[in-house]
Order: sequence, then C-alpha cells, then structure tokens
Amino acid sequence: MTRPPDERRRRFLAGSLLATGSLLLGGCDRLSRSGTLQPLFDASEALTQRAHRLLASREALAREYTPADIAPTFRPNGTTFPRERAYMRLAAGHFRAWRLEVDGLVERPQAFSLEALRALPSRTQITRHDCVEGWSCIGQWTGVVLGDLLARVGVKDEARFVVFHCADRFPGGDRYYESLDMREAYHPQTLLAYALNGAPLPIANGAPLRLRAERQLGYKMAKYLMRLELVDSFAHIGGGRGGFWEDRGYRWWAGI
Ligand SMILES: Nc1nc2c(c(=O)[nH]1)N[C@H]1C(S)=C(S)[C@@H](COP(=O)(O)O)O[C@H]1N2
Ligand SMILES: [Mo]
Repeated sequence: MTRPPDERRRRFLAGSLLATGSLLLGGCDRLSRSGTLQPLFDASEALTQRAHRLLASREALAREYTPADIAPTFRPNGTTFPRERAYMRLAAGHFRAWRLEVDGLVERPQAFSLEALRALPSRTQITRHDCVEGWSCIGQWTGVVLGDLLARVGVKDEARFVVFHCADRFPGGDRYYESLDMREAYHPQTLLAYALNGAPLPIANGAPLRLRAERQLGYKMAKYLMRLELVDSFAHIGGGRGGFWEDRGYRWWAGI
C-alpha cells in the first residue's frame, strides 16, 4: 500500500524520534501537525461537527498490519488492575452493570452497556502501539468507531474536545483521564475497543472498554473507560492540561 507523503514523513519522524529517545523534546507537535489539511484545521473553532467529521474522514490512516504480525501477548502498562472498589465490583459481575456515560455538550446524553456497544457496527484493525517509554506492540483491536457513537448522541457544534474519564486512580488519588480534539475523535481508526486479538479485552489492557487512537502515543489511549464528556475546554478538568500525564509534563499533542 502506498501511503500519502505526509503520512510517510510522520512515520519516519516517529521512528527517528523513538530511536533517539527524544519524543518529549520540543518541536514534535509542530512537525507532526504539518499535514496538508492543517490550514483548514486552524479555523477549526468555526467548524460544525459535520465538517470536522468530513475532514477527519479524508485524513491519512495509521499503518495496519497482518495477523502474522500480532504479538503473542499485548504488553500491559500503567495501571494493569484497578483496585477501586467500584471497579472491582463491576469486574466481579463481568461488567454487566458497567455503563459508559456520554454527556457534556451533546444533544442526547446516554449511558451505553457493553452489550449495547457490541450491537453497534464495529471495526477491527491491527496496529502498532508506541509507548513513550520506548517499546511497541502490535495487536488487533475491535470496537465501535468513536465517530459513530458521537453521531448517535449528537455532538453540539461548540464541543472541541472529548474527555475520557477512567476508573483507575493513582497514588495521591488522581484519576486517569485523557482528551482528544474533534479531528482525532472523528478519525476513522479511533475506536472504543472492547476486544483484543479476538477475545474480550483483558483487565490488564483496559476492560471493559478502552480508547484506541492509532496516530497517537500510548498514553493517550485511556483504559477502563467510565465516561466520555464533550467539552469546549478542559481547563477545569484535573490539572487543566487535558490528561493525567499531561498534568505531569507530557505533551497534550502526542501524534506520531
Ligand atoms: N486508565 C489508564 N489508561 C492508560 C494508562 C493507565 O495507567 N491508566 N496507561 C497508558 C499508557 S502509558 C500506555 S502505554 C497504555 C498501555 O496500554 P496497555 O496496558 O494495553 O499496554 O495505556 C495508557 N492508558
Ligand atoms: Mo505509555
């Protein structure tokens, strides 16, 4: 498959940045956002959700791999077993009582059971996960395309970010959370994944539901999802920088 030049360049940059271990150095975001559609996105505050979605659908896809490339076990990282009582109770009940709340700047706030999510059209993709710590892993993910779910709840035009609220807390009490802009949220490979390598998502990898944003680094891919909140700003959430690791100095834009 031939990929468009800007995506090849992005991959090359990602590879060389990983190789030199300089991912957290300045300039990454400027380089990786220099795709051809960028001038349009600079005016993104004025765009309707329909326009965001249309533009996102034309964007480069992250590389997809073959079944032969899948790693025997997908290496877990960060939280691998949330100890929060509420989560443990849900896990003990095989997540039958779990619900994904979707609220904020949406027309129809809704709560989705796992069963309801599994009944929606799904997408399966084999992709490579890159963690800032310097490792990669290839796995097959199945889930609901986030853009489809957002279309169901009707995102208001003033929404600019999706915030992903997770079940796990870190020592000190802060909950893991993340956020994406609408461009990444509507990207065709951005999934709410409930299966890994054809089996229900293991707890270590984020059961019952985790984000896959395949053009982003691993820390963006929130596990143990409990709630999606559509917002026009994340300044009032957590430490105000758009994510648990961002509040501790990681870059909000983690495109690769
Ligand atoms: N809720 C939650 N999501 C999370 C993390 C976490 O600790 N908690 N770690 C992040 C990091 S740094 C990585 S690399 C990936 C790891 O996903 P995996 O456990 O499936 O490898 O999850 C990301 N999402
Ligand atoms: Mo990571």
